[in-house]
Amino acid sequence: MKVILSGNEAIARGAYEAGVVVATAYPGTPSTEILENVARYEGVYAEWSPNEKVALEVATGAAIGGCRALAAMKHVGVNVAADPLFTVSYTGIKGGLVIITADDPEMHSSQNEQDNRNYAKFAKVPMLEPADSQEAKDFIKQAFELSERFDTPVFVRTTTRISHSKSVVELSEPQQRPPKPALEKQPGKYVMVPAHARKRHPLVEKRIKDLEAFAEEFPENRMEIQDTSVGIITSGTCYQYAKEAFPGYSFLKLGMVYPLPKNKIREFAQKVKKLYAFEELDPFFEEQVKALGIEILGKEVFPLCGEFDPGTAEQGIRGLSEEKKKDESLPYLPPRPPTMCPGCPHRGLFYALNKLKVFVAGDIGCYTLACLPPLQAVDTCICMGASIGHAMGLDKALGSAALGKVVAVIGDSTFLHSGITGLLDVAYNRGACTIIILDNWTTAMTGRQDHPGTGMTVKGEPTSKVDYVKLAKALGVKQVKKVDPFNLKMLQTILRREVNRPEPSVIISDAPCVLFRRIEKAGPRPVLYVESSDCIGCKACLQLGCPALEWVTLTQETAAAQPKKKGEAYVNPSLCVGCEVCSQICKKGAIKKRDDRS
Ligand SMILES: Cc1ncc(C[n+]2csc(CCOP(=O)(O)OP(=O)(O)O)c2C)c(N)n1
Repeated sequence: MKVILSGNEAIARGAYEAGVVVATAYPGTPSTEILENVARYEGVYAEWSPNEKVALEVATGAAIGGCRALAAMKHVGVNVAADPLFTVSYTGIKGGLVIITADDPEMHSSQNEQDNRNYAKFAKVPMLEPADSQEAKDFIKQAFELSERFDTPVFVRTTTRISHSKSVVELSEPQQRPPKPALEKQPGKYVMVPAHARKRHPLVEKRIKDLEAFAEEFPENRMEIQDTSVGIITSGTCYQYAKEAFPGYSFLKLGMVYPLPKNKIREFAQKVKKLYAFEELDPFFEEQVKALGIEILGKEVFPLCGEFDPGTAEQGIRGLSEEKKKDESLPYLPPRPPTMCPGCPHRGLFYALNKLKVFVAGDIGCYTLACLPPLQAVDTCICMGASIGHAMGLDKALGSAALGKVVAVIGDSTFLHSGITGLLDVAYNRGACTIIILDNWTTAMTGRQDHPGTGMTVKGEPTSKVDYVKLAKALGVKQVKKVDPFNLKMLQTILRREVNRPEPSVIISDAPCVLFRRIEKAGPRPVLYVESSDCIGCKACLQLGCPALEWVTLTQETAAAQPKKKGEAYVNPSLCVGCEVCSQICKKGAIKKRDDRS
């Protein structure tokens, strides 16, 4: 049967067809839908792990037990999982172990655009890269086979366009599961004390040589010889772009991007007059081809940063100007900067922090959007879990000058991912930091995934639920409070007091993500409206940056009646969810519940 699947759906299907037994992930765009889809298949154990390191460790355990296992993550997730990764490369596995790295050129939803092909080389792990959904499915199966044949974890790399675009996929029946898993003690292979690891390293080097030989024969490293005036070495979505721009040129399409088939590359180079490496981000192929003594054009003509498209190929190869590259037929779309939803529980908190004028060590999640005007209340954001360490460092560097001036803000999912150890540090090393955990009961930014604080697994089964108050206290923090972020007055009072406390303090902002109410129809609250005669046009409410609040200039008629006013606030009823934070800010009481209107 043929169906249309996104790359992520196809990866999930491929894992299922390959007989995967354990699948793990931590959400992160563009990888998230892989686990969501794999979890729907019967007979597959799937979990949202607390972070990517745990995800890889759980998958590795399953693979050591002889099962096929998959761990999926976004590119920066591999940084978190890098510690086990480099040593699993030494131990190898028993059942196949496949690691998905979903890279994000152009940073559609990421804090950097690192090229994770480098991880394959660095960790000495082979990497496949599909160019459409059919390949995404097929390559997963091949990756499991490679993993078992060469006793190695195998990377499958996607980029956003492969993960999220849809194409036709031919489905197959799922494979028979491998023989019953078993516990087999092999300390020389799995206990990486130096004496054992020293023996494993040469095996890893030999494995890479064997994989290089395999790459020469691997049919997915495919030469397409046509017009030989130009030859293009490429992979993944870049293959599609270059093929669209130059369907007649010759291609070496690499399905395995590490290790490279050196002889095939030499052969291809001899067949064509001019050779290009067409690859997003780093000159990964280009440098390796140059190291073979082959002349190749790459980053001299193609960009090092951002995403490519067919125009990038045309521009680099034909030398078209930037002007010509632009497609004039595309309609103009007004920019829509990301923003927190109307009714988001984070908004009031950042309003209060803005008024407090503190330095906010921030983290990653929906709440990072509070860095934008008008809230402008996030001052650092580097990686998940970093906020608490940043606040601690500032506290220790500035000493008493930091008291009352620094807070850390971290989402619930992010706190459980990698914030707990930071908090442990603050408690243990006696930091005078205030840490605000934004518990909106979900991982909102990536699409509302469950985590250990939600009491629900990825399969929708009820489970244990972290109690943040007890956890913070167990870590050694004495001052722990829960607040309702929709009660601005209370919030401001508690914040002021806690920020000035010369000891570790945790505030838990406890209110569900507004999408719970919208999607699950928990019952609407009455929307608000502005009583025109009460609004003095002071714009105080607009400092919240709520998309439901607009500014309207007065009509001639209304201006005549209220000469001191230039305009007034307006609540867009199709966006307002009635959180009432704006009505608490309005000193004139002009923002009212629609029910109040007689
Ligand atoms: C290492 C790593 N993994 C995953 C991500 C993707 N990601 C960014 S923020 C985030 C979690 C956001 O959830 P939470 O902290 O609960 O904040 P919310 O969005 O709900 O406000 C995730 C999964 C990332 N940026 N880095």
